[in-house]
Amino acid sequence: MTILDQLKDAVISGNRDQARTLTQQALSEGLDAKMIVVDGISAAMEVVGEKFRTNEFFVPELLIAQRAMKASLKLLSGEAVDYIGTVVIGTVKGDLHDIGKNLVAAMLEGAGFKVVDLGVDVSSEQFVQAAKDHSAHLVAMSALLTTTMGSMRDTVSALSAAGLSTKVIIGGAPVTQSYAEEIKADGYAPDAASAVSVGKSLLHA
Ligand code: B1M
Repeated sequence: MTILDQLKDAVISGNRDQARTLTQQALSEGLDAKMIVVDGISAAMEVVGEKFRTNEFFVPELLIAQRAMKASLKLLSGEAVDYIGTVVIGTVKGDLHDIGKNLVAAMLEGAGFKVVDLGVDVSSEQFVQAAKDHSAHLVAMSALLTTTMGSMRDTVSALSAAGLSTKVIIGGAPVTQSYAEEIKADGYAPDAASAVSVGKSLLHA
């Protein structure tokens, strides 16, 4: 079993210490950071996402895998990684729910995106400013309340008014594909794993 296979297994099983040790070992053996992200961490998070989708994993397993992934990514920060794109993510204005948003952010990060996480209660102005500041390819918004979903529409309008062509992906329990179409968001994902595939497809749209 290669070291990246071992790293992949450590992340899937949420073994943070092992993920850290194996990442360190991979770096000292001269493997480049991009290879570690793509063949180790990202490959692991794809499996984790699939297990979550098929109800083999639940939120706790997802969270410990995310924790192991973060420990590994932390060792790689500062290493030269060719990100596949930059995404600005946040939970919309008035909404403080962040568990799902954090999972989406972690999955996107594991898949090789540079993630700029604006946190919760993020206004359209903040999304627009961050999209400009980071030359973002994607703006990703999460909402868990029916009362805050309208803020997604405001942000889509604000991005367009600012002349930005940044693609927008939305999600969260009350959000639907038809709502995404209604507010002219470019993509909708029902869960964190799908957010990665939709996000990747929007990069090439
Ligand atoms: Co609140 N809450 N909550 N809450 N809360 C819900 C959402 C609710 C459905 C509970 C209920 O009434 N049955 C209800 C909303 C009703 C509605 O509007 N439809 C509700 C309410 C009403 C409220 C308050 C108003 C309660 C009050 O104070 N009266 C209040 C609002 C505060 C605010 O935001 N301003 C409130 C507060 C809270 C807590 C702070 C206590 C806590 C949040 C803690 C936190 O996030 N740090 C909380 C929680 C935990 C919940 C429930 C129980 C769980 C949400 C969760 O984390 N699920 C929730 C009821 C429920 O869902 N059973 C509820 C797990 C998470 C992994 O799933 O976030 O859906 P989820 O994310 C999924 C997908 O949706 C998707 O991927 C994720 C993973 O697969 N996804 C995306 C999410 N974002 C995405 C973005 C994407 C793509 C996919 O692209 C960008």
